[in-house]
Amino acid sequence: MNMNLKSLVTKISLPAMMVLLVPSQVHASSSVVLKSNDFVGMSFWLISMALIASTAFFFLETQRVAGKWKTSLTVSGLVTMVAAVHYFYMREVWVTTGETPTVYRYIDWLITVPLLMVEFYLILSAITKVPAGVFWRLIIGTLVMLIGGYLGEAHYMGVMPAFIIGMLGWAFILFEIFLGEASRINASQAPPSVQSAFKLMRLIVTFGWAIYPIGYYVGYLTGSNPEESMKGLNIAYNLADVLNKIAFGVIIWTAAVSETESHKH
Ligand SMILES: *C/C=C(C)/C=C/C=C(C)/C=C/C1=C(C)CCCC1(C)C
Repeated sequence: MNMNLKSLVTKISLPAMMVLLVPSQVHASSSVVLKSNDFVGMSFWLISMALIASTAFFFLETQRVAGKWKTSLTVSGLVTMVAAVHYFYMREVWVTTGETPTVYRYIDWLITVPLLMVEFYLILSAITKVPAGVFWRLIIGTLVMLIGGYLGEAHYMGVMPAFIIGMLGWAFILFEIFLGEASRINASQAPPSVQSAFKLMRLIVTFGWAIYPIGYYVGYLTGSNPEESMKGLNIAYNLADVLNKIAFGVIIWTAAVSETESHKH
């Protein structure tokens, strides 16, 4: 493999890991501890660790796959790295105040969801030329979805109209990847391994992502006990992140490895 890239990856991964570990150290030394019945706090903790491990994995595996796949794997690592840092802060907010960390959650999503959308564009770009319109439509759908959700959760507008705006943004993304240009490019030009990765990623965006609006709906719109519904909301968002950030990256890694191997022989 390209020596420059290899040494660059090696140089970057270690400092990146250190940066990730700093907030964990700071928080570990604060006086607040995780209580043995705080299952939401535990889920924040577990997922932070899973995100760090995934980040190391995705970055290191860039050394194993063919050149055109390295960017996709790097982006997967960036998604889990950005999320890991946010999880440290979110856990802190939850454990110390018992409040839902809405601001950190949405800043995390604002960075990581567009990066996940970029992945669709990248895996198709690894095999063919893809018009920029595909990329912009995915980004616009993402912004409408997240801004809608934030306006509702931060109480800048009614939770129901905000929910509807968010759902429209998500519907726009689903349209692009199931019926729009992205899906046509995939069906007509991608090799089998990319097609199957694309289809799996699409299912994740449908069913994995559905957990978030369900969590929102149950948390804000069913009128149940506020304390219990905020626990449910955070657990739903946390579990959804495992699927949509880590499993999503693993699917891309699988396609990258099998494509790389198939060109070796
Ligand atoms: C890594 C984080 C991810 C993949 C977050 C995804 C978030 C969503 C799919 C949120 C969707 C929402 C709606 C579809 C309706 C309005 C409320 C939201 C923002 C929770």
